[in-house]
Amino acid sequence: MTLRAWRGDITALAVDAVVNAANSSLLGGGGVDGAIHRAAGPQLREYCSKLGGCAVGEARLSPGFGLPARYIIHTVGPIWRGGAQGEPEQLAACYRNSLALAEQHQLQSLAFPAISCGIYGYPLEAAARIAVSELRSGLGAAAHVREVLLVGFSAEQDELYRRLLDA
Ligand code: AR6
Repeated sequence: MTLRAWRGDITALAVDAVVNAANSSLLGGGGVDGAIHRAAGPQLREYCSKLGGCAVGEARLSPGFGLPARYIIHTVGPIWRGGAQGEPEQLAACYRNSLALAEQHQLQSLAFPAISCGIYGYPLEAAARIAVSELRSGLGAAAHVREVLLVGFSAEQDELYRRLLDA
């Protein structure tokens, strides 16, 4: 099992599943969600409209449609409200439930964006620490998932992941 940092556009990755930082409607939005919907094409919105939404911390699977990735795991991160409103637990649940869904579908490779770290305002380092610790503990018990990429879109995000993964 490997957990590593990768810098770039998540929509370019030919992994089994890319994770989308969605909103609870699952109908698309800005940021990485917008990029994934644009690259996957209109069939994605059509498919997601039948999923009935997704609560914060939960995860749903769709095909990748026009993406090089076979599947998309949509998860909904918490909106940062200062950190005392359950945000760390909700963010940890996003990573845990996305990994569990990948395991259920016997997927081997995944890529995660920095869930909640854009429009939802979660502080980068606190979020990255949660991502690394949840994935490290989850991957120890995973039977199928072999490789997980933590995708940094900015140099700052990428360097942060590399530092935490080296520690
Ligand atoms: N590839 C990889 N990472 C990206 C990409 C990309 N193409 N584009 C942005 N990022 P955000 P959130 C990074 O705002 O904070 C949407 O409207 C970005 O730099 O996409 O969870 C949804 O519909 C940041 O580090 O997601 C929700 O309403 C990270 O992805 C809301 O935004 C997440 O930023 C979710 O907000």
